[in-house]
Amino acid sequence: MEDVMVRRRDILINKLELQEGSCIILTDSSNLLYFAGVGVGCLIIDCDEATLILPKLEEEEVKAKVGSTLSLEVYGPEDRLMDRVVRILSEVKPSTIFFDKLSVRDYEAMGKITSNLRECMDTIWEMRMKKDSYEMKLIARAAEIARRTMDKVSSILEPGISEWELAVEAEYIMRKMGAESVAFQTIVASSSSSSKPHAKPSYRRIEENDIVVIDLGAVYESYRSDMTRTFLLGDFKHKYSYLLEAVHKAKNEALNLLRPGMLAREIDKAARKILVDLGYGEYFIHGLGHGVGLDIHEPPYLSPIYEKPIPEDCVVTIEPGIYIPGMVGVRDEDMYVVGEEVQSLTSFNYLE
Ligand SMILES: [Mn+2]
Repeated sequence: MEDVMVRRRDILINKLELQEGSCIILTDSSNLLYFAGVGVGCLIIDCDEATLILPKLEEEEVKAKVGSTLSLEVYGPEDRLMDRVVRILSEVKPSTIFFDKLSVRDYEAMGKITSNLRECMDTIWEMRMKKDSYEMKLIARAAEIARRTMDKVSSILEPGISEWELAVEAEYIMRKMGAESVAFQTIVASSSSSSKPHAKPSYRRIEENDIVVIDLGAVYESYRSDMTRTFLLGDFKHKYSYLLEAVHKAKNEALNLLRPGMLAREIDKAARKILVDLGYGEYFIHGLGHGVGLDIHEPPYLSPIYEKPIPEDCVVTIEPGIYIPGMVGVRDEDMYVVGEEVQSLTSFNYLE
């Protein structure tokens, strides 16, 4: 595992054409997980070595994980992480500092060391978008937990249970299956709440004739999953099935186009056109999908404003929805590996 991190850091150094006397500093916890193997502290990479600055309280655990490929520099409670980093860099005086994310305060402090401050998230995303086989396994496991949880939750979904209880059950089931946490706050949105894509679960109890949107995801070994199902109960099965059919049609259109090299926005456009043609254009109020990995929403974004093609070996969601304010909403979301073939990680036959 340590070798993987060393290789990733070397690739980043090469891609940025890092010169002797310059450095890269990483502070985002997902970037730290990707390049250091742990999600804490601040990583300083130069041409010769990588040093992780971290609080003393993390030392023992981090040491065991990162081995000997990283130098560690710890600080006690009297210091602050980025103050420490700024002091170290003030001594080294790098000619260029590449960074992922900095607060304005830290950016200004770095600006006193060099005027060559260069944000490098695009380059990092080029790397992080393409998942290796080990990452794929972890994402597939996170997706498997989500898929099996959705299956179990659908079996306890009946009139009388509240949105809150369903969300808590879902989170408990995921944790019991080995999820280290939930990938985001579980969404359970029934009745007219279903028209809000990010509705918070309420104490409302599910009724005999109802609609329930459930959106959940797990974290497994730091990698995330994301899936959504819309359940129609009682008479609503007939009343609103046309909305679900519409999103399924849009989803299939997207799947027909989903492949490496395809412009992400063209896939969004094609799926959106299906919903526009059916008269629901104004009710599809978000992008078609997004990448998933160490972050729950990451590039590539299948949206009208994302200009890049879909890279090979990425993992994306496809999640068309229709949201009619104050009335009803539906969404259907699965995760896909985009390799030579497109493979679903979450599909199961939930309509009996
Ligand atoms: Mn999603």
